Amino acid sequence: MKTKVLSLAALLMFGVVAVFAGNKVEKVKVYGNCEQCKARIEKAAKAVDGVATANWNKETKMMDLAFDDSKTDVHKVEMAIAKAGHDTEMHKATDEAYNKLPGCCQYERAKTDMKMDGKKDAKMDMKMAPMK
Ligand SMILES: [Cu+2]
Repeated sequence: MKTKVLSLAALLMFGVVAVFAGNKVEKVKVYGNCEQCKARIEKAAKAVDGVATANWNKETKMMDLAFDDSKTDVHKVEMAIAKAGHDTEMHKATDEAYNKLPGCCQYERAKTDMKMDGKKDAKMDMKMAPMK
């Protein structure tokens, strides 16, 4: 009887270790508006190999992410989300991906891009940066 209890305890502990082994939990900011965004963001994140859970909160714009860090990392997940049209802190969606979002999902973006003749201003940004 005692051995049974012990082996059960060992089994439980093993299970707990297996769940947490190689797993990392992160909070990442993802820009979006609504439930539809939530579904899109989470789907994009979960499609990345190694992601266990992705849960985005539309009020806080924060996503709880759990993943196997031997398989993937936050950058890969953020890139996948950006590809779906949603900006993250480190990876921005392209205008093209953003413009494909339904109108209700076109979240307010930080106005980083002043447009000149419809061209992106990566070069201009560099020129405007103060010289040190
Ligand atoms: Cu939306």
